[in-house]
Amino acid sequence: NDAAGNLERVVLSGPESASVEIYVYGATVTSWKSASGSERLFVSRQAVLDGSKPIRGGIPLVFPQFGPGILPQHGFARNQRWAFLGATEHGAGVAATFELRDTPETRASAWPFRFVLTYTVDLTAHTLSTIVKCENADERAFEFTALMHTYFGVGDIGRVVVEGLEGVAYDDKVSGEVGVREARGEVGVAANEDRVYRDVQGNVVVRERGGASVEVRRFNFKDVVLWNPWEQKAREMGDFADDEYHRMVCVEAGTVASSIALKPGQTISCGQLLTAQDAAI
Ligand code: TA6
Repeated sequence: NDAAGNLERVVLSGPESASVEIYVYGATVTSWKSASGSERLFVSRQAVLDGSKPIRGGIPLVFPQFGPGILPQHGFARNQRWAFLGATEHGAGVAATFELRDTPETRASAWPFRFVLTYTVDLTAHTLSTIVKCENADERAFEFTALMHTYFGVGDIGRVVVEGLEGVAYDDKVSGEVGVREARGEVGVAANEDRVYRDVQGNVVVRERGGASVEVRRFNFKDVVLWNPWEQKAREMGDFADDEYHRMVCVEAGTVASSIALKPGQTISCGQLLTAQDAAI
């Protein structure tokens, strides 16, 4: 709980040394340790955790808008307090559920629709799944884009490759090129990268040579965003230390290059299953 006695975060302990921590603010996962006890996610040491701005790290939930647009950048789900509905144990692990509904502010925004988001974070010994169910609770149809803005922690970005993107077309937000065909089976990061890989068919793996790897499996999310701010943008972010770009990479599951449309009463569940391998390569 925070100083005012409000629930601030939920910590779940799973099998072996697995654990997950979720802030009620933004329903933001801020820590995921797999069975070996090693931390898989990155949160900036300058992240703001008091609810005054989105948390810089972990898994911010982007809804109903990815990127800039009619709403503030990345929409409002990541900067609202969600309701914690409870935690349950199941055979292989534990799960926590959070809920966000429209508020007077969101109903007054440029995206005024009634909605219910139900977010389930499920932990087992070697996996973490984050699935959000969106229900159109309005009389009008609506569209949205959504994404899990996952910050993976790495020892050194110079040893990291992202596998599974070969042959996929991407839009490059840095160069402005669109529809570039990825030629590499292993995509490394050695500069500011901000790419939307569209309609990715297989799973992707974030692999660190000589270290751990994490597989990202998507459900009802078509696209994968690859982002690292690198040196200049790292310096420009107040909630990100200058040297931290060496220790993180964002590989983000979402539907952002097209929108998801729901008719009144319709629901859709979207998300990701992260599987950690501890084995060194
Ligand atoms: O992850 C892709 C991206 O859209 C980048 O363009 C960059 O803006 C990043 O998200 C972080 O956005 P934020 O609003 O959290 O600073």
